[in-house]
Amino acid sequence: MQQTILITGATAGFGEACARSLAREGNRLVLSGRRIDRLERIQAELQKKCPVHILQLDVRDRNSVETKITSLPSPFNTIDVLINNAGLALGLEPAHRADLGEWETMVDTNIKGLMTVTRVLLTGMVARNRGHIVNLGSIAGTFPYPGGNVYGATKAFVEQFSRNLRADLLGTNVRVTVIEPGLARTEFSMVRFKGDQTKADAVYRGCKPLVAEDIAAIVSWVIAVPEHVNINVVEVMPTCQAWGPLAVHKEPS
Ligand code: NDP
Ligand code: 8X3
Repeated sequence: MQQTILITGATAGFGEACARSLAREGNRLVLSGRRIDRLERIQAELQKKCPVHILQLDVRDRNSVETKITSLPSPFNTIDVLINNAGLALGLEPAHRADLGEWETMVDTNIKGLMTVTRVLLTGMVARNRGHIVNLGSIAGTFPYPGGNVYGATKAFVEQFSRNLRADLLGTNVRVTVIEPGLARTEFSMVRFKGDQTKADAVYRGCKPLVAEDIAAIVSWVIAVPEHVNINVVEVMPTCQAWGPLAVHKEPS
């Protein structure tokens, strides 16, 4: 069945891979992100397969999100599925050396941006008694790691917000899913390390991380299950990743 699907952060990584797979499946797409050149390139490619509307959008700009999403042209204005994917990590410094501005950017994007897009689209979904919100959390929201400080905390928000949405939406047919990937090779580390290719490459060296297409396949699956089935949480890691022991600091004897 053709659905109208809005993806935030469709210009790279998971969002772009979702756009490609959902286009192959014959849906109608609204692709958003800040980089208009990339949106235009992806639209030119994918509109051979399905209808594609592009929306230059910074999810941190509440007014712009409200205005642009509520004035989408027909038939792109009835969103069945929202993929809340736009997000980023900045830096890997310990909290006492981290940049406060970078913390704010992560909160504004990963928490407030996701919250705004969700709120704007929820009204219509509930009125139609139909819809699905798919949020991109992270294993960083569950498992702490050094330097994960605010990034991990924003993803903990995404998980609990997703669960609380389910509680509020009980009695409607609006579904909510949070997908929590581990190590995945996208532009994520290039963004985290501000374009330092050497540092970004080191994150993935010697192992086989997830790729964006792995996450896109999971997104397609959670959307495709019958409407009476709600996948609440999907936690997924590459096989090469698992938990380590708790750390114990010991003074030299
Ligand atoms: P990428 O950096 O490859 O893609 C991030 C996307 O988010 C881009 O399309 C970017 O578009 C968009 N974006 C960033 N900031 C904004 C903004 N202010 N407004 C609108 N769009 C924005 O990263 P991933 O694909 O890896 O990440 C996607 C999501 O998955 C994120 O939420 C991330 O936290 C999460 N995640 C990633 C993991 C990984 O290891 N890769 C693991 C677990 C979760 P543009 O710059 O054009 O605006
Ligand atoms: C991205 C996964 O472990 O790099 O959310 O934080 S991790």
